Amino acid sequence: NTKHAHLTPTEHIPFDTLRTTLAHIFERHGTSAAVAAVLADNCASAERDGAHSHGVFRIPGYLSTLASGWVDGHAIPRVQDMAPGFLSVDACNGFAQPAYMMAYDALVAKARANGIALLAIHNSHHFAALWPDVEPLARDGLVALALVNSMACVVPSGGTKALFGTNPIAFAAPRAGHDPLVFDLATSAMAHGDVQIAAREGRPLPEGFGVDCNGQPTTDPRAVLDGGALLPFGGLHSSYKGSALSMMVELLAAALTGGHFSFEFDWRGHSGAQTPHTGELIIAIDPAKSQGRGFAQRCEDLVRAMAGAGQQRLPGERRYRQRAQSLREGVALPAATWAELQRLAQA
Ligand code: NDP
Ligand code: PYC
Repeated sequence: NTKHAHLTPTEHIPFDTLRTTLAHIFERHGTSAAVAAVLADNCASAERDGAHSHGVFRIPGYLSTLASGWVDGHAIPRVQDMAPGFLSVDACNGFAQPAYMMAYDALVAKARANGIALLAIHNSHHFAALWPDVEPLARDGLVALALVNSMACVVPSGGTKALFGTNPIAFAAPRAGHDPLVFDLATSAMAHGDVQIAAREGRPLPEGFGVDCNGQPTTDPRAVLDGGALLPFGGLHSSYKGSALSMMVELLAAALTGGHFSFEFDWRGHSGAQTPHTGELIIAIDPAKSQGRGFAQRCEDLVRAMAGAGQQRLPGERRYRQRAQSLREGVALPAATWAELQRLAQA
């Protein structure tokens, strides 16, 4: 899979070493130690799992954003208990993940008490993969759904200008005797991070993924990044499906939480800012309230049936495989990238 291939991996870094180095980088470039620990774990985990578009590739974007004053790296989130099944967190212009961590235990307790609970985060910045926000809930026995909106770079179906974000949806469910079943997908034809990587590597995009600044179809990633836009996923004839899901993400991650829509925030006064200032919704469901341990077994039944129907691999399977390899051999990084990370950790 070339999308996830590394450029000449030449160093294998123990996961803990990578995570500690990233924490030093965040702390030295404008976050509290607590925020640094959460972001470093998230970013190192993405790299470990081969989720390269949201691994160490994101470090320059985090640092330029912190330097621009667009995000508060020292924010202390405020958690509010709104109702038996509803928590709200004001991230106070900080990152979404520390806000989530602060409310995680309360979300799990509410889901177990009520059968379902949701966590609405607003005034937050999410610059990462979404699966780390759902996988732990499934490991705690819950079914989880997370949605986050990003920045206006996707044209709604049939439209002419960018309005939606790349707006991922992540889902996780416990499986009997196996790692949770997880998917995490952008509702755009491609994640913006992957467009940036294609541009950096000089690779064209597939047909039907993007338009240029004149709204004309293009396979040039630079044209998409320089005033162009992505299309919702679903291909030429079914992009209305991705568009409807993206619309739902805007409503649930922004309107419901009190966050900005992807088209609403204005970062032009903060040169170097890259993190979307939006919202995130996480829903946790306790399957024990209906099927008890039976749900995880039913999940197994479905997985077996999918394999029987010929599905070659499960979503999340590539990540788990890469995770096991990285934990065995170290996280593969180009030597120059690792040297630069070490330099930033001292800078
Ligand atoms: P992909 O298209 O790479 O993968 C989407 C999902 O499909 C994954 O769960 C993947 O599993 C699974 N999958 C891929 N190929 C197959 C296959 N052949 N058979 C079965 N399952 C498959 O992800 P995207 O490019 O859409 O998104 C990349 C990342 O970007 C995500 O982590 C997303 O959260 C992040 N993102 C973050 C945003 C933000 O605002 N914070 C905005 C947009 C995207 P596997 O992981 O095992 O490959
Ligand atoms: O890859 O589309 C993306 C993205 C947006 C914000 C963070 N990642």
